[in-house]
Formats: sequence, C-alpha cells, structure tokens
Amino acid sequence: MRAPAESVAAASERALLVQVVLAGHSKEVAADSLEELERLADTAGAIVGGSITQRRDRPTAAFLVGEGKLADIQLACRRARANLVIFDNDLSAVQVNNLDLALGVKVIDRTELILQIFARRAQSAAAQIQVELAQLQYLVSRIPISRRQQRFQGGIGMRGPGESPLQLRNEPMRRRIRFLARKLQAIQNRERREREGRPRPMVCLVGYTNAGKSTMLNALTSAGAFVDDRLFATLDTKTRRVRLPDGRGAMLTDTVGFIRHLPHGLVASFRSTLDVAVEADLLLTVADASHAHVRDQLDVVHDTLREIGADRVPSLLLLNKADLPAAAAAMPELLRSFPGALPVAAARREGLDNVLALMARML
Ligand SMILES: Nc1nc2c(ncn2[C@@H]2O[C@H](COP(=O)(O)OP(=O)(O)OP(=O)(O)O)[C@@H](O)[C@H]2O)c(=O)[nH]1
Ligand SMILES: [Mg+2]
Repeated sequence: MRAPAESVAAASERALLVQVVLAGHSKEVAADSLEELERLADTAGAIVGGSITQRRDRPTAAFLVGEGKLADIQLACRRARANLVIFDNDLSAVQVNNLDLALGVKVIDRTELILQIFARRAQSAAAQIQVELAQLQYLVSRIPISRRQQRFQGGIGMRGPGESPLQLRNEPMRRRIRFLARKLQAIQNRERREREGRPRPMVCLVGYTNAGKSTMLNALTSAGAFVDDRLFATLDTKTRRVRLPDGRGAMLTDTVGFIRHLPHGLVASFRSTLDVAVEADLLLTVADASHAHVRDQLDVVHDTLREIGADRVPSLLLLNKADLPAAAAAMPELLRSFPGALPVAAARREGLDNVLALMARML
C-alpha cells in the first residue's frame, strides 16, 4: 500500500520557503525547522526552489515580515519561478490574504501544509474524516469567508478528501463539521468497544515522525506496515500481536508521528488514533538517535503526550537507527541523559531481544 505522494509531484508546484525568526528563538532550532519544512514540502509533492530567512524582533500584523522584505520575497519568487510561498510561521487570516495579494502567488503556512499532507495520505474512511474535519476547522477559524471555498483546491492537496468543492459551496461548513464530527464519534465509539474487547496488555509505539515506529512494528511482529523515508508515512495505524520472551503475548500498535507545531485541530481530530496511547499499558517511545536535533524531537514528543493525556503511561525509550554513524557518535551522551533507554536498529533487527525482555519486565 503506497501512499500517492510521488505521483502528485508531477503537478509540480515550485515553492519558496519563508521563515521569520523572532526574538528569543535560537538560530539552530530555526534552521532545523526550515529543513523540516523543506521535507514537508517535498512530502507534499512540491519542488523547493529556495528559501528566505528573516530575523525580526516582532512580527508585523499585516504581512508578518517587514514591507522591505516583501520585495525580496517577490524577487526570490521570480528567480525561483515559484508559484507557491510556504511560511514556516503561523499566519493569520489577514496575513494570508495580504500576502496572497502582494505577492501574486498562493501563500500557505506550515499548518496548512501539514493538513494537506495528511489529506493526501489519509486512506481509511476514519482518517479521511479526521483530516477533513481538521481542514474545515482550520478554514473556519482562519480564512475570511470569501476565500474559504478556494483554499483546498488545486495544487498541493488537490487529491485530499477535504477538497469536495461542491459540498463546501452548497452546504454550510459548520453543518458539515457537525455531520463529520458525529460520524467520527460513531467510529470512535466502535473502535473503543473493539479495543475493550481486545486482549491486554496493550503496548503503543509513539514518537516523532520518521523515527522508525512502523519499522519497529514490522521488526517485532512482521506486520508489513508501510515504511517510508518521508514524513507522516503512517496515518492509518496497525495493531499486531507480539510474543514476549516469557511466553505471554501483548498487542502492539503503531501511531501517527508527532511533529513540532502539530496543528491542534489535527491533534483533536486524530485523538481516536492517539487514544490508543492514552489507554496503553506501556509506551515504546521511538527516537531517531541519528538526528541532530533528537533532543528537541523528544521534547515535542513529551509535550504532545502531555497534551493528549498520555504522560502517565509508563514508557521505554528506544534510541533507534543506532547503526548510523551519527547515532553511534551521539549514543554515549544520549544514554547518559536518558539512563533507561535502549539503543536499537529496527531496520536491522538489532537490539530487539533487549526490547522484548524489558517489555516483559515492565508489563
Ligand atoms: N538506518 C536506519 N534507518 C531506519 C531504522 N529504522 C527505520 N529507519 C528508516 O527511517 C525511515 C522512517 O521509518 P518509518 O518506520 O516509516 O518511521 P515512522 O516513525 O513510522 O514514520 P511516520 O509514520 O512517517 O511518522 C525509513 O526510511 C526507515 O527505513 C534503523 O534502525 N536504521
Ligand atoms: Mg510510520
């Protein structure tokens, strides 16, 4: 089951990335965030033609950037032949409108980009409803009425479940939101009943997107879950039985990856998927130990777990991709900071015995 990410690259939107680094934000974190935005744009099927970073003490209400910078962005757009500008910062409805008009190209922010990736990747009915709900809530809250109906048409996100323009035009959006919310509630109730009937203990894989959660699920259970070196490969999660060394079994579930500034509407919509983590007996937190900013990613994971109310579930930290040189170099320091953690390489099935043994002990 391959997500249709590649095929849409043909629609080839050329994007210019813009980032405004406000006072008090570190240069390294900003650079990492921009790099991540580039990967997100790539995942969405856009070609990145360049990027512009501006440091500002405070954002401007009208454009976020200063007016002088607007001209630079315009020039950079022309140079890069970009027909899309993606801001790493959140934009207000007014700012999106003003920037659209001033630059003459489509302008979106990080949240909208993530929503559109989710729209493209959602496969199950439940995931599609969740994404459409999040998109509609985003539209209702952010976009002036006159433009609402156009936002999710054309280009990136074209194939998403959120784009049904006729429905949007003909039906008041709030009614559709209520309708989708009811449908989602029914699905969630059914899923909860299914989970209640399921054997315990329940173990849940959580972690930053691209950390290797699905690879770990496959390694521990031969689940055949979709693995990809793009962000948000997993939206529809799988549950499989895993055998522990003491002969007991446990149910192991994969989840949607976390990312910094994960849109709150999306967190709310995907709550049912994340409920699995809240109800779990044990969390396996997977981290990409080879990533230069693995500690920041772990902070995001812990914040998100707190946000969904799963921070009290016992957890075991797996420092994954230990086979990569960058991970090997970082490992001693990471193990000092996170004493209970286990180095693993899910893709090579290394360290799995330790994982299973510790799981059995903790359950
Ligand atoms: N070198 C190396 N690569 C790994 C390892 N585990 C996973 N990967 C790679 O990391 C990428 C992401 O793996 P996934 O399992 O899809 O990650 P995920 O956490 O499920 O990601 P999302 O579902 O997108 O949130 C893939 O290209 C994997 O092949 C590992 O132990 N070593
Ligand atoms: Mg995955």
